[in-house]
Amino acid sequence: MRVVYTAEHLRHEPRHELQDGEAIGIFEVPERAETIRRALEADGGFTFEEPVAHGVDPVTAVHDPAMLAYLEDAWRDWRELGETAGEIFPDTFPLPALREGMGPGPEPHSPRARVGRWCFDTATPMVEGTYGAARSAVDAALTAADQMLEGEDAVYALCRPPGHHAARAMFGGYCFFNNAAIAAEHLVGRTGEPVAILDVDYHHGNGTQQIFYARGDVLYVSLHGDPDRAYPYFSGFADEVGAGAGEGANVNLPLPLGCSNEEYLANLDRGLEAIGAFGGSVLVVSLGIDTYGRDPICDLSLTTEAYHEAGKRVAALGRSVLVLQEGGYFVPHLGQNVRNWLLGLQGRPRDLSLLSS
Ligand code: Q9C
Ligand code: ZN
Repeated sequence: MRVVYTAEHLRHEPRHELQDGEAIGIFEVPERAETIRRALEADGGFTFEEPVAHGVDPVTAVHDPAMLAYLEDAWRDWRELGETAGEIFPDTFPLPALREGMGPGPEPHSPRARVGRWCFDTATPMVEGTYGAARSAVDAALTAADQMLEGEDAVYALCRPPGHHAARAMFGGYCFFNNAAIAAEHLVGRTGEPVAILDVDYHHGNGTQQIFYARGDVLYVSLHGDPDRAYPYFSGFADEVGAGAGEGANVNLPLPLGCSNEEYLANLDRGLEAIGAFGGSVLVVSLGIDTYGRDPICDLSLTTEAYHEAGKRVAALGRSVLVLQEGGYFVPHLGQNVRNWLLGLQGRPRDLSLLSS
């Protein structure tokens, strides 16, 4: 199986996220992608290729060009503040209620105002190498999509930073550009067919849902912790079914606290049924492994067996599958969990032997 990877992600190395008023070590660390790379390299059944640069057009096909421009300039802007802090964080957010009844204000000028304008949370700091890393994650997704169009049954892009929380005109949740949405839009354009997205990250992919909410040609199916208790809190409810031409093309399957392998796989089957009933020959998978029982920021009870079985059930759809990395924060088992998901997808036996305690 072909894997698209670049070491460019190492330059996105923020140190902190803010939680309950405190700076804590960020969970979305470079070692995540490195441990996945090593697990796939050691397997021997994966070949690695660098992403091919695709330029900005596929990015602005999905995102507000002004957001792209902001991200490109953010680090330089922040430096001009004379800040000594090594990471860009927002502290003030323009909620609609701030200017309620006043009409829109001017485009913000201050770097602190600008970051609050585009970033929706306090978990998504930027550093000098963030923009380049985020663009290279997009290129990895697009390169893998092209390989699939050239005839591969299944390709994996080791995207970092992840993407599914980034909406058309907003970023956050460790995500900057929506790798899966950009790849899906590219695939719609190249194939002229509808495209389905299956998002199995623990967190609802609010960005992907938002981007395609009114579209009937892209199906979004997501399994995630119920937003009644889980980030991103404001989207991911079962009654969000799409709007206008997209009505019926959005399927949310919120999962209960402590969800077991069996309950998870039953929900996966419901999602796969919706995908099977939808047209098209390609599937994009937003592969988050933060559903794992030992994940530090999530509350389901999945074990590695579930990932192998999930990959197997996805393969049974008979579609070409583009797999993109999203979350997953229990680093000691992350590589083997991703590997086992991909082994299942390829019809190869599972291997639980390398899961150290
Ligand atoms: N205490 C992805 O998995 N913080 N993003 C949640 C929980 C942000 C997750 C706070 C989590 C973002 C791609
Ligand atoms: Zn997640």
